[in-house]
Amino acid sequence: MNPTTLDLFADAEPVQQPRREQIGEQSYVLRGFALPWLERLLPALEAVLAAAPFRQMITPGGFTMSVALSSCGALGWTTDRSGYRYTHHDPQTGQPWPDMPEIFLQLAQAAAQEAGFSEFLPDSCLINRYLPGAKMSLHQDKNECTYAAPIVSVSLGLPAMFLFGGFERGDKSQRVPLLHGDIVVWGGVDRLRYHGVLPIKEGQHSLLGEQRINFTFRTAG
Ligand SMILES: O=C(O)CCC(=O)C(=O)O
Repeated sequence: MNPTTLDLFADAEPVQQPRREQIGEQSYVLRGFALPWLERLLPALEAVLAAAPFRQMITPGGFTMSVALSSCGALGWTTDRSGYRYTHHDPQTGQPWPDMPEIFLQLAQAAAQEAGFSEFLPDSCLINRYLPGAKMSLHQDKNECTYAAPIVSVSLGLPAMFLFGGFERGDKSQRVPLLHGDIVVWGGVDRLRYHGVLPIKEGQHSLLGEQRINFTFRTAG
């Protein structure tokens, strides 16, 4: 072994190459993809949440969601007794949803590109906060006006077990463990796959504490 090479790299940080795992014909997990963006992502997230704080919404069936939500972008996702829909205004503040921060858009586009979807132009980012015990039941994302664009889903904080199913609710789901910084992208022939999240386990994340934050980028309008 060449001693000069050893000296040169002795103090270097180990470089972790993001890994791309295929979970469907047009679906990928991009391991650690968001990590290099966090320094710019988290302050932008804080600013969005100051304008549109997390809140627990009611489903049309009258249940309170265990996950707390917020949104940014031209359209935000809402649910209440009258149904699921996208709105231009935050029903809690009466104000337009906060603009989508440029850094959010750049990350979403870079991840979509990495998964084979160029020219992704999301107009909505739904932000989910899971405390331990919170979960998301199997569902399809189908309130969007077009299914031509993919869904880009960023995981931060506590780990989660993501369920990635088929096209019927009863189809068998894959269990995909997601860690801080991972991004899942699904689109094309996989766009309407059922997906969900098992209850989050108790834990402490060094940066985000006792919670998991997820962003999903969509082209809704
Ligand atoms: O939290 C996740 O990983 C998935 C979120 C999700 O399915 C959704 O927002 O529709």
